[in-house]
Amino acid sequence: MTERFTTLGSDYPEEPERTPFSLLLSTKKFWVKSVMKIIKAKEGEVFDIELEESLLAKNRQLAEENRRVLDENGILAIDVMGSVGSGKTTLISHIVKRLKRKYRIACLAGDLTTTIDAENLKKAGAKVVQINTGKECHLDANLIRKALKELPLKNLDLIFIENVGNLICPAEFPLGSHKRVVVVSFSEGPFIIRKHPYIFLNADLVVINKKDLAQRMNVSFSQLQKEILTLKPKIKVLPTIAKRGIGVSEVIEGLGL
Ligand SMILES: Nc1nc2c(ncn2[C@@H]2O[C@H](COP(=O)(O)OP(=O)(O)OP(=O)(O)O)[C@@H](O)[C@H]2O)c(=O)[nH]1
Ligand SMILES: [Mg+2]
Repeated sequence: MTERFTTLGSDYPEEPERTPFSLLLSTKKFWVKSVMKIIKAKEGEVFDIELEESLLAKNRQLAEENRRVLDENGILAIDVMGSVGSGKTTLISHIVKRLKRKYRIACLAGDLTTTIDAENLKKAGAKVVQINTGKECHLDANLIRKALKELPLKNLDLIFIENVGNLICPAEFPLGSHKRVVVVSFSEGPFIIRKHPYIFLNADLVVINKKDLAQRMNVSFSQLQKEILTLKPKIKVLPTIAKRGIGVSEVIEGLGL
């Protein structure tokens, strides 16, 4: 039987591999920590802006390469971003179960250290590559490039990438996917969109999950939808109860699958 489950970065918590890209990332972390000092020094400030820009530019370049590899192999890739615990894995699992006879599906499961989501996605019927980011709060195009090398690309039609649960960092790091979905949930309260607007700007579809908790949380779908549409008019916003598979067909349709 072929190996269906691979872990990238499984050596964590030991020191992760020091690629030029990860070195750049750790430099970025240094920048974040030392931003107060650098603002005082004009020269350093300019240096930092250049560093940040080159990091994002390198990521964009790798994302374009990933897209080329995906296109060459006729694969559609969907980046599923969203808050911690909003229901990303639950939703992807339901989609995989419904579509696995129509498409050959793989999932890249982004997580800091565990393989919990990867195990669930594998159970749903997808080939899975686990990507452990260690301390990083988002996936990046370099990690996706490495993960794609672990998959039999010629034998796949569809890849779901579950990003690390976070509404801030993933927005800045395109991965080369064709579509980006954001999953938030009613349990996060009424201000979740207003507080985290940027992630919605690059999204193609927004799922508001855990509708079963809407009343208890005193959150209205139409209010959240209105706020998302203000940020990005015409974007599709769909309510789901992923745990029970409710609204999953609409998400599949919304993704054109
Ligand atoms: N009430 C309710 N709970 C849900 C729903 N969908 C998922 N959950 C639960 O929410 C919890 C988190 O779900 P996951 O699918 O693991 O969420 P996630 O976004 O993948 O979480 P991270 O990967 O840790 O960020 C689990 O206990 C799910 O059973 C839903 O529609 N309603
Ligand atoms: Mg998950």
